[in-house]
Amino acid sequence: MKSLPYFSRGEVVRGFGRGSKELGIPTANFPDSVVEHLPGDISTGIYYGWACVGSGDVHKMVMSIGWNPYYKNTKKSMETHVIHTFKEDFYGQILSVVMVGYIRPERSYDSLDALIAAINHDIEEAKRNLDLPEHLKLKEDNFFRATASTSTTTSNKIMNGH
Ligand code: ADP
Ligand code: RBF
Ligand code: MG
Repeated sequence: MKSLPYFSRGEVVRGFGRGSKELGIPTANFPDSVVEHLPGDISTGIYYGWACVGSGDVHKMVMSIGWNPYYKNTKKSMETHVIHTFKEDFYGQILSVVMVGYIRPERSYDSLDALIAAINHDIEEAKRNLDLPEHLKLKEDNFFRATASTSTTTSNKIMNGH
C-alpha cells in the first residue's frame, strides 16, 4: 500500500458502545469525514501503528477499518484501540494516528470469544512489529508533537503526510 505510513487526525466520536462492553477492548472512533478521506489504496482491514490523544504520550495502537462483518455494520468505521490503560474516556478529544503496517482483512467469527482472541492476537503482533527500528522512528515524528502547539483548526485537519 503506497499510502503507508498514513497520518490521520480527528475528533473521537461515539459509536455503538460495544467495544468496551462486549469485547473489553475499547476503540476510539473517528468521524465519517475522516473515514471518507481515506486514500483508495488503504483497503479495509486491521492495521497497527502509533497514536496519541490530544498532546499526550504516543502509544502503540491497532486499528480496524471497515464494516465489522461479525456485527454486519452498514456504515464503514475507522476505530483505534490504543494499547494503553487510560484513567478516563476521551470522547471529544483529538486523536492523532499514524498507520504503519497492515495485519489482516476483517472477517466474521463463529463466536464473540473467537473475535476477541483474534483481536488480542493482533495486539501482540502490533506490539512486536512496532519495536522494529524502522517503526520506532515514526513514534518520534513531528506530526505528534505538532498537535500540542497548533490551533484546533489545524489539528482538526485530515492529513496524509507520508
Ligand atoms: P464507542 O462505540 O463509542 O466507540 P467503545 O466501547 O468502543 O465505544 O469505547 C471507546 C471509548 O473508550 C473511546 O472513545 C475512548 O473515549 C475510551 N477509551 C478508553 N481507553 C481506551 C483505549 N485504550 N483505546 C481506545 N479508546 C479508549
Ligand atoms: N470486527 C469484525 O467484525 N471482524 C474483525 O475481524 C475485527 N477485527 C478487529 C481487530 C482489531 C484490532 C480491532 C480493534 C477491532 C476489530 N473488529 C473486528 C471490530 C470490532 O468488532 C469493533 O471494534 C467492535 O464492534 C466495537 O466497535
Ligand atoms: Mg469504538
